[in-house]
This record gives sequence, structure tokens and C-alpha cells, in this order.
Amino acid sequence: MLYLRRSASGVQGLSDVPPSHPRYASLLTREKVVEGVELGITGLNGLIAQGRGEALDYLLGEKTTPPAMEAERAAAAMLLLAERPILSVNGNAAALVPAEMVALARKVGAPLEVNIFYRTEERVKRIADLLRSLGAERVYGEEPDALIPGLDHARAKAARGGIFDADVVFVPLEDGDRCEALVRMNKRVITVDLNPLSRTARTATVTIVDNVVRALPNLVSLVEEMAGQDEAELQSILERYDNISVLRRSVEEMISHLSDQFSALEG
Ligand code: PTJ
Repeated sequence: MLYLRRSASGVQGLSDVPPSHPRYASLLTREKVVEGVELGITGLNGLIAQGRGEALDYLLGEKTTPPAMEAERAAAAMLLLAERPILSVNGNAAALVPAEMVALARKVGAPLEVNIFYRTEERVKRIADLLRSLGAERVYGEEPDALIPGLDHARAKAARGGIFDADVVFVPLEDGDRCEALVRMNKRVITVDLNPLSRTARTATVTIVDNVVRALPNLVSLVEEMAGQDEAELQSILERYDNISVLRRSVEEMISHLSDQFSALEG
């Protein structure tokens, strides 16, 4: 109870947790999502998604694993090679990594598009305003003028010049239906999803099984580091990349982390 505070809306959060607290990073992440809800950026369902993510991250050992790093490297190569890349931002990404999304967009020359599952125009505008306040130059999503085929009307909304026309879509924490629909449009889809068995994870071209709060800073560093590599080198990273193997090894990472924890208990 030592660190609990009550925010303006009455939601309890943790504001003064010392960095030495063993669950500091996880608690801070949770608080950012709660703040996102309070600010009208994140939907209430975002809290449930975050809880699911926390549980899976716990199984993973709350670290970027070697298969996640391999996927991050492939994602960086794919973004650098893309002709019309786009970064899709939902309510959870906006709460957790808004500045990193803007930085990544700038480094790969991509616009951002606010594309949310539980769509309200007010939340779209709040997210777009947040991204612009952090320096985003091109933000789509407030005036969608196209529909992604195969989805119901609200979820299908997209922008020409943005997601609708992109060749590579970076879409963290995506819903399985939309991921499938984007792949059906022959787009290459990069996702970040802590569930290696979700439909999104299995459908995307590159699935990063990592927490978005670790994946985004990693991606920003990787695109910086790899921007000087020639096209052939970047292509060869993509040719060697095998998403199913990455998913399998991510599951194995979870199993071996749990087994190590148990061995430590048994002494
Ligand atoms: O802002 P909106 O309306 O677009 O809604 C966003 C959410 C995330 C609520 C919506 O897309 C949704 O309901 O997503 P799902 O179907 O719950 O899927 C979210 C996936 O992301 C799940 O597999 C979670 O395990 C995973 N996830 C949750 N938090 C994180 C995460 N993956 C990476 N990093 C996280 N912090």
C-alpha cells in the first residue's frame, strides 16, 4: 500500500514505486495503460489485453528472447526495404510507446495511422493529437476513406495513402481478423504479440513475441544500426527468416523459463 495513490478519476495507481521494486517495470507498464484509459486514449478492453500480456510476459521471463530479437531484426529489415510502410497505432500502443512509435516512423520514413478495434471518433482524435504532440508529421486515421475487404464496416475503416495502400504494415497488438484481412490484401504484416499462439501471431509475416515496451526501443535502435546496410544484406535477412520457427522457439523459451524457475525452487 506504500506506493498507492488515487488519481483524479479515483482509479488507484502506482506513481512512486522505487526502481528497486522487483516488479517495477511491470507495474509501471500497467500504470501507463491505466493512465491511457483515464486520458481517453486507451479503451477499457485495453486493460484486459494488458492483463493477458502481463501473464504471458511472466512466462517469457520478462525479457527479449533470442527468437524475439531475430524477429525484431527481420522487422527492421522489412521496414527499411518497404516502399510504402505504415505504422498502425491503437489505444494500448498509444499508452505504452507513443514516442517510440513516432521515432520509428521518422527513422523509416513512414506515416502513422490511428486504427483502433473498438472505434470511437473521439478516441481516434485523442490518439492522433498525442502522436502529433510528440512530433509526428503524417498521421492518418481521422478521415478514413477506404474499407479493408472482408471486415465489418467499423473495423474495416482505413486510409488511402495509409494502411490501405501500404506494402508493409507494422501493427502491434492486433486482432486476428484484421491481420488476416491485411495479409489477404498481399500486405506484409509485422506484429508484436506476447501470445505466440494467437491468430495474429500465426498469420503475420513477422511476429515479435516480446512486450511492446521492449520491442519498440529495440526496433528504433535496430533501424538506426541497419540503415547503412545495403539492400542485398537486408534481403538476405528476410530470406533466412522463418516465422513458424520463431513462434516455436518462443514457446520453447516459455517452457524452459518455467522449468528453470521450478528447478530453482527444488534446489
Ligand atoms: O485500442 P483498440 O480499440 O484498438 O484496442 C486494442 C486492444 C489491444 C484492446 C484490442 O486490439 C484487443 O482486444 O486485442 P486482443 O485481441 O486482446 O489482443 C491483444 C494481444 O496483445 C494479446 O495476444 C495479448 O497477449 C497481447 N498483448 C497485450 N499486451 C501486450 C501484448 N503484446 C505485447 N506487448 C504488450 N504490452
